[in-house]
Parts: sequence; C-alpha cells; structure tokens
Amino acid sequence: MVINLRSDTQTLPTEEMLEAMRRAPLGDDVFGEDPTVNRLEEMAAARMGKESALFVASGTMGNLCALMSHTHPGDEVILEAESHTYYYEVGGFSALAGLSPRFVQGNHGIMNVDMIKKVIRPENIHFPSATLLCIENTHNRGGGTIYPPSLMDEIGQFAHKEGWKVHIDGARIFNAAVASGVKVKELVKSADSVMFCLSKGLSAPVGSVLAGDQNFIKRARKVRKMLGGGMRQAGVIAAAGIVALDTMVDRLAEDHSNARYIAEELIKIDGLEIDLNTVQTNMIYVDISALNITADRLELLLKEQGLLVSPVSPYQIRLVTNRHINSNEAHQAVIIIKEIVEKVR
Ligand code: TLP
Repeated sequence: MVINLRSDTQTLPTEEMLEAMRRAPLGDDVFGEDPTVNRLEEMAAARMGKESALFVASGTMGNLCALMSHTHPGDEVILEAESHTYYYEVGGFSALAGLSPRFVQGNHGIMNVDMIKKVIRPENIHFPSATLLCIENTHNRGGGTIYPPSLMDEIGQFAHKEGWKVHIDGARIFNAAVASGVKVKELVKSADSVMFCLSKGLSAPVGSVLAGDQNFIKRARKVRKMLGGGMRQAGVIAAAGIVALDTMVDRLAEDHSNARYIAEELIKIDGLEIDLNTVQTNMIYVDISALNITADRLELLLKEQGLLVSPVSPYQIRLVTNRHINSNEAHQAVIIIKEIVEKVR
C-alpha cells in the first residue's frame, strides 16, 4: 500500500463524480452552451458572493487570467515573496502578463498592511504603476497558513484606497473557510476576484474557477480563449466540480485534523523541526537540516517504504493530507518517518 502525502492535487475523483461526468448534459462552452459548465459557474459565483464566474483548466490558468484581466503590460503587481504565482507558475506573470513584480515579505506567507506599506513607491516617472495586489489564502509555502478574516478586509480596503485591484489566489480557500469557521463569501468579500481549485482537497480530477464582477469575467473569458483555454464540451469535467462543491467541502476538516496529528507526532522525533503554529490546515512543512541527508534523499528513502512526500527546498519536505489518508494511514506515515529518521540520524 502506498501512502501519498505529496499533494492534495493527487486526489482521485469519487464514484459520484465519475457517474456525474458520464451523465452530464454537454454543449460547446466556447459558445456559452454547455449547461453543466454554466451550472458550475453559477454555483461558484454564488458560493464566492460574486456576480459571475469562469471555469478554467487549472489554478495557474485562473491566476493568469485574473492578472491579465486586471492589469496592462508594464504595470506593477504586488505579490508575497513566496507566493505560488511567483514561485510555481513558470513566471507567467512576467512572460505572458508583462507585469513587473514588487515583493512583500509576509510572516509565513501572511502579509499585513504595514508590510505592504513598506514596498509602496510614490508616483515617479521612473517607477511602474502598481495596479494589483495578490493575496494567497491558504498560503502554500507559508505552511497552509490562513489569513484571519478581518485581516483580509483590512488589506482589501487599504489596497482599494491605493487604487489597486485585489486578487485572491484561493486555490485552497475552502480549507481556509473550514479551518476558520467562516463562509468563503466572507473571506473574499473585499477582493475584486478570487480563484479557487476544484482539483485539490475537493478531489475533482481537473479544474478551477475564477470569480469576480461581470465585466471582469467577460474580459477573463476572452483571455482564457487567448491562452487556449476554450474547452468546448467541458461539462464532462465541470460535472465533477459540481459534485466537489456539493459533497467535499465539509470533510476538509478531517484532513486538517490528520495534518495536526502527524505534525504533533513528528515534532517528537529528534532531527525534525516543524513550526506547529503554521500547521493550520492540511499541510506540514518539515525542516530536516539537523539530519545528514537532503530532502531529495529522504524522499527516496521514504518512497522505498511506501510513503510519498514532496521535497520543497534542499532541507525541507512537505506533507499534504487529503481524502485518501485516514487516521490509520496518518499513523502509519508517522511510523515510517520515525524508522527512517532513526536510521539516518
Ligand atoms: N500547487 C501545487 C504545486 O503547484 C506546488 C501543490 O502541490 O501544492 N495556487 C496555489 C496556492 C497552489 O498551491 C497551486 C498548486 C496553484 C495555485 C496552481 O494550481 P494548478 O496546479 O491547478 O495549476
């Protein structure tokens, strides 16, 4: 048996999703005629409390559509220094959106208004004009950390006063909502747009959604087409997304408690460092600097024992709980890690 803690992106569709995919009424979504896509977009817009929504192939595509729809080439985009958009999206913000980045160093990915104020530059002929602020909630490289709802509002209001638009990379916004006991709508109300993924903890095989006001989504729909994301009978995958929204949100709490359990057990092992404060949702970042091996080597040793994890820097691994991991497997994962660490220490 393999225990896969590499990412919640690795989750497989449920039987109910596969059945829904088989039965989904279909049409050409480029013509706006796929009833299943339309239904998912309406559902998603309602959940996000926004006027409109757009089904996209991936989180990366959703973020890029947002960036390109909010800005013009040459503008400055304000990003957290470890944000996914900067770190893992192949530099699309610069290569395709033509944006110049300005970084804010957050606290485990979480920015506040003072931190943002520090990077603001006055209007000057030498500087690009900032037009967009991006917030990642939960913050992946921060450890799956959550923005307190009031902080989201404070930052949103501040950004709007500065004349910037606000986009949320909410790939895991439902994890944030479940962990903080607040409706997603509340978390995103001060943002102009939000992208969330159906294909992570929610277990759909493919797809993300971008939500915002009607004009914004109209522009984003065109950008999506330009990027090759006009997916025709996309209802076949949107159907799984509908089931994901209907059935997979509340159970994220189970992933969070399994992550907490794993983290609390792993910190008891000599040679492993975890900042427990950052274990707020379904991720555990483990620092292995005290061991004599690299994260790549540890990944390999764990794989030989049937445990899959992700190296995320030379001496750091990441574990992500998901619906294929129950409490027994969480326990098993701890035992495997303990045995290997004791061998290499
Ligand atoms: N994250 C993946 C990898 O790309 C690192 C993962 O395994 O965590 N925003 C955030 C915050 C994400 O974590 C991800 C994916 C995305 C956007 C992009 O989503 P996809 O993979 O659908 O393009």
